[in-house]
Amino acid sequence: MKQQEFKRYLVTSALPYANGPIHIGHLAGVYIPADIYVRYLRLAGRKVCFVGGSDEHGVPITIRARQQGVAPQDIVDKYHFQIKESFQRLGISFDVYSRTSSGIHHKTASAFFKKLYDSGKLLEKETEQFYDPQTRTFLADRYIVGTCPRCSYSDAYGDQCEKCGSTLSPDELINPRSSISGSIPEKRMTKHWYLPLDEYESWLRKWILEDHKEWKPNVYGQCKSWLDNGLQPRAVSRDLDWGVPVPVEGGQGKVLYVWFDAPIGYISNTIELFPDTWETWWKDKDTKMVHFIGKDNIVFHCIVFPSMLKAHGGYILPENVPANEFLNLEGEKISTSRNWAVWLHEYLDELPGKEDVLRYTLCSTMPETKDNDFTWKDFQARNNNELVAILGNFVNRAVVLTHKYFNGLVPAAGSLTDYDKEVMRSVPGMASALEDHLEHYRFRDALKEAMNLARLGNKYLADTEPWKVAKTGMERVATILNFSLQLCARLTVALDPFLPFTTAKLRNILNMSRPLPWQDLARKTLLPGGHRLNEPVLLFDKIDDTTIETQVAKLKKPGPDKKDVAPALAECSFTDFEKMDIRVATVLQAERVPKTDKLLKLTIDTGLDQRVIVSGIAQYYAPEDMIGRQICILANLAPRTIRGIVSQGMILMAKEPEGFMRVISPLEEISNGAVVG
Ligand code: B3M
Ligand code: ZN
Repeated sequence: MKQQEFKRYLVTSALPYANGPIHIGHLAGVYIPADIYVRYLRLAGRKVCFVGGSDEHGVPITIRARQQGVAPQDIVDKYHFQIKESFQRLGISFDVYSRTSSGIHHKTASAFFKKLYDSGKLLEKETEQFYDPQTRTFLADRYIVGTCPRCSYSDAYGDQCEKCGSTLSPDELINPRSSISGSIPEKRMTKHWYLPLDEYESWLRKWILEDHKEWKPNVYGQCKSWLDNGLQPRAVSRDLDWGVPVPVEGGQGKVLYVWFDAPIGYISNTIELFPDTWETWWKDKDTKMVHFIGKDNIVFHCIVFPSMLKAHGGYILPENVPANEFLNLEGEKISTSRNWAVWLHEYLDELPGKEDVLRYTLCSTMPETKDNDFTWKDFQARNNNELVAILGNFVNRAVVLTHKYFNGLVPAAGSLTDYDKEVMRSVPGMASALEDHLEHYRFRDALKEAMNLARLGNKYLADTEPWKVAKTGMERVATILNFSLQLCARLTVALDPFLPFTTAKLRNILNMSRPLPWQDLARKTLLPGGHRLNEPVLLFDKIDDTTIETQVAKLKKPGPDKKDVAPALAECSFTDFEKMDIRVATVLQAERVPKTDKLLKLTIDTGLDQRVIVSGIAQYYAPEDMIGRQICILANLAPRTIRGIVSQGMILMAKEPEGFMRVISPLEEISNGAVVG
């Protein structure tokens, strides 16, 4: 369908995992292109719903929670709000930004699953999975660690080796162990539900390979190779206790697979925004749906989610999925664990007022067809050589000269020279090229075209030299400045999707009470003669080397969530150490101490005896998490009475820099009473 035939535009952007901050890779890959597109659509008068939100389920979040000794909800609460705020501060203009731990989402995802289940669209299969006998839980692949069969790295995950990058399965690991309890996992049967993707293969081949040849080559190509390799049934449930519970018989202790529930988040977030009219957006064929994602999400948005929608019935499908490639940083892959990233919230705090410099740089280097690289030097160059020297310079000269020669009033144009006419004739073509790039998700080319209007203005002023002509007559100067100011007003439209903070400033300088519609790009006169301008203000400042050097130096420091490690203590003698009787013990019973939320009363077997220890770990561990667990204790610590309970000894804990406490457990079964030394 041609663009103008759609009544409304439903634009979604990938739901970021709420287990860490947003970085520039997310922005360049997904959120800036999506925001440019929706801002353009709105300016062009189209009806738009821009849906975002946090993806709060999945194993990475439960792992992060365990690492920090908190509940998964604590993790997602922290990052959901930080992500939402940082998007808002960068001008990512969501109509709704919600979250998949919301009640509406649980209800929507659960009902979606139930509909597929009840209509017989899911397969049910018993398969063997790894099970942790100590925690009595099934283990997701990421929870199993062992030696990599390829490179012998001893802490490879069950699904991937972080050292050599190999994709693994838990069966390939040498000496697999549970990363939760350290125990050796067993194989147990467990039931799960599967989406039979193979049954949708021929339909997908037609829908994608025949009906959507216009999709970007990187997207079309990846879909084709998935289809050519043949599709298999895909599990849509997991043995986890964090997520949307499986709402059918046999679903106890199981949740929807995160990649099943997350895309349904687009629907639940729309329901949250439009409780009464959401179905028009999701079920009416006159809605154009576009998913903005990174290339690692293509299969989920082009194959899995459309098959889910098809299986459910009644939903529209995406018209396009313009996935971007990846952005690297200073020549290296962005890595959150190594803190090799530019974090959005830190950028906004440390470079206030430079939101559009980041938007401009990331759009200019957007990895639309291949991976690309962000460098702080390039960031500085684009600011100084393009935003300051071209856009800022042109606007400032046009406005300053109007104040100088015409008291800040837009002068009426006089007769036009051939050169004037030639320059003016080039504008409509630039405007339609800009529009075509935006309609087809070519945002780098679009920005370049928009900036060409400023280049045109700069050159026009340099060629016509009004400051010289002023000596011989003001009529010519009036014509030159009138045209230049019309161009400045055009720039408030052409640049608005890309640089919303700058166009707001420019509208203020030009004393324009509201944004002009996209159609005004083609109009000749946007500022009538006699219109009063406000005082000139510089749109951009130069960025100096020190600012850049500071940012580059930061890249080598611990991450935003890694506080400083506790300082080393003074040296101690071996004699001092020999006084401590540290033993392995096992927790037999555990209960909360009444009237406190910090203390657990543990009954333990020390190999020497059974005794009680009171420990301040109730915020980090539930009693049931401790029963059966092996721990290390300082057995000869003088007894103390705590809340009326005699505590004999102390559990050895590790205190994270963030302050979370973690129990230290032996990796394998050790007899109680074994001396640690
Ligand atoms: N949470 C983000 C990622 O894979 C993933 C996207 C979900 S969109 C429904 O980085
Ligand atoms: Zn390896």
